[in-house]
Amino acid sequence: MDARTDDLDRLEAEFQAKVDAEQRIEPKDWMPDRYRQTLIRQMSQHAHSEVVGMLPEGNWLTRAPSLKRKAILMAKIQDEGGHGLYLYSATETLGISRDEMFDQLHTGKAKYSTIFNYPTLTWADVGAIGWLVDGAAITNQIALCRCSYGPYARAMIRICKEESFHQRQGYEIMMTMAQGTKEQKEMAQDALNRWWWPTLMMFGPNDSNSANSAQSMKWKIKRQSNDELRQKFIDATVPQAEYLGLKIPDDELKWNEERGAYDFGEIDWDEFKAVVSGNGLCNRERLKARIDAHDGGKWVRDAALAYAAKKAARKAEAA
Ligand code: BYC
Repeated sequence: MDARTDDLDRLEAEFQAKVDAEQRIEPKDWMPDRYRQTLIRQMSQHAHSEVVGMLPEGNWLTRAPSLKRKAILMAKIQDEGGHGLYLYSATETLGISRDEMFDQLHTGKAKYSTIFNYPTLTWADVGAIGWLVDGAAITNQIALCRCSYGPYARAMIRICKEESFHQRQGYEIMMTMAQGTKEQKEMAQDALNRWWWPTLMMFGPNDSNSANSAQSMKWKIKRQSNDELRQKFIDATVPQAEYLGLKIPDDELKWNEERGAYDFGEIDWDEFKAVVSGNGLCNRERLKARIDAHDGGKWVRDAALAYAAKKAARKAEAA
């Protein structure tokens, strides 16, 4: 073994000891390249999910049923955009530029959550997204608040606070509809029927098929596995559906006394794979909307750069 390999082994051992001792890793600390790459992958995908996630709800902004609902929805969507921005900033601390991340999204190299490739057909879908999608996101993100990488963990703390408001506003929409007219209740049930299974897919493949989990758990990027988080979400959400008087679309859903948890049916992993690989109902539409928005914003970026250059030139002249 040469001296360089020895040094690398020592650095990796020190890094792992720090992680094991629950010390946070900060941007300037030494870290294994694979740790950096894993974080860039997960955090940038997370950022993209927040930003693409604005689109399905944005579809209902012009058709919200009242001014109050519209103002609340607008605030929620702006929060999601803000989450994307914190996460892009946090990811930049790992040495990747925002332009590179956008490029990865626009060329299809980087993923974003499968959930945002489903259409929002009725107003009840806005309620279902807040209740289920934000609910699933919080379940996952609470665990990420203890992620070993400091900037990611800190971004998550703030994001979770906002997501918990989002979840409640979604549940309140569902409650209003479930207690409304027969048609409104049917609309709420239909939204639950369509969003339930895709929400469960948000947690990723089963642990036995999760390529990244074991290493991410060892590095304490992930604190709980995909299956553990999915189960946690189901156990918390079933009583919420019962309270609404709605039925979860899973005939195999049943409380298991022995496990102290709900048993549930098999997820359609073929559907998951199709959506991940770009063949969901809205993949093309979502990506096109992001690319168009980026291209459409070019003049703003150019103007900001020209203004900054002019300001710098004036400052240099005055000095
Ligand atoms: N969708 O080895 P695995 C929000 C990929 S937005 C797409 O288990 P990992 C909101 C996975 O990337 C919040 N891809 O991976 C916004 C991997 O592929 P690559 C979104 C998925 O990373 C607006 C492969 O499958 N939350 O709240 O250990 C409005 C194998 O998986 C998915 C986050 O982004 C999926 N569902 O675990 C409303 C959370 N699942 O990258 C709400 C942050 C898996 O190797 N991310 N894949 O090519 C995570 O916690 C983890 O990345 C995951 C996956 C649990 C998702």
